[in-house]
Amino acid sequence: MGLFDGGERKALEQKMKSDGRLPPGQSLTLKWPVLHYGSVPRFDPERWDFRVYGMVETPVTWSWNEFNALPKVTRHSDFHCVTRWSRFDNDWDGVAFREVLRRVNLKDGAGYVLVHAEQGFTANVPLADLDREDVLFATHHDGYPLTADHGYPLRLIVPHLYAWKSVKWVRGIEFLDRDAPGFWEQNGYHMYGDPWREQRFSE
Ligand SMILES: Nc1nc2c(c(=O)[nH]1)N[C@H]1C(S)=C(S)[C@@H](COP(=O)(O)O)O[C@H]1N2
Ligand SMILES: [Mo]
Repeated sequence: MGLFDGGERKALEQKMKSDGRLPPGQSLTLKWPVLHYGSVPRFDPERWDFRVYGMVETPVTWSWNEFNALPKVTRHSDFHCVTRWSRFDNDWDGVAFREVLRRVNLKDGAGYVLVHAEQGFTANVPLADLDREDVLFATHHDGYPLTADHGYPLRLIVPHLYAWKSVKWVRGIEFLDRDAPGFWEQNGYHMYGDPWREQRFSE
């Protein structure tokens, strides 16, 4: 019942499958489940900041107003959770990862990123997987501001990896010279997380 039931859903799922948009072992959902570890943090615009640090020539810290003043883009993408649901055709508005990247000078050897969120949550992503046209720090979904439980005020969106890499309540990015496991990766999830290769858990 509910999430995974109904003729309309089944028909759409079949279409996504034949279009090659449904990764193996996934089901299509028309709803949008909420999934995270811990509690939903409160947003305080006075205290919120966004930090870019690690292997950069000059670390930066932006206030909420400064971050919001960066140019905005809209990106359209699908969303695949490791717990086997996929949500298609999401519109995300926000700041492109490349917009942020353009504003820092990386040190030689910076090839990985540890994404930091509220309450110490982290996720690791290779820089090459963030330095893509479709990766952004999103403030809006389908035209509306993110709700608190979907990551308000800001979340990362990395469409081509499992959604645990799409960090909610993001507060900064740390550039590293090697891959270091984030929160879910330390708890058995795959270091990379490609849904097309079903990289759900590490061996
Ligand atoms: N800060 C934070 N971001 C997180 C998580 C988390 O536990 N904490 N869980 C991830 C997981 S496992 C998924 S599937 C998606 C779910 O996003 P949604 O709740 O908006 O559907 O958020 C990801 N981002
Ligand atoms: Mo997930």
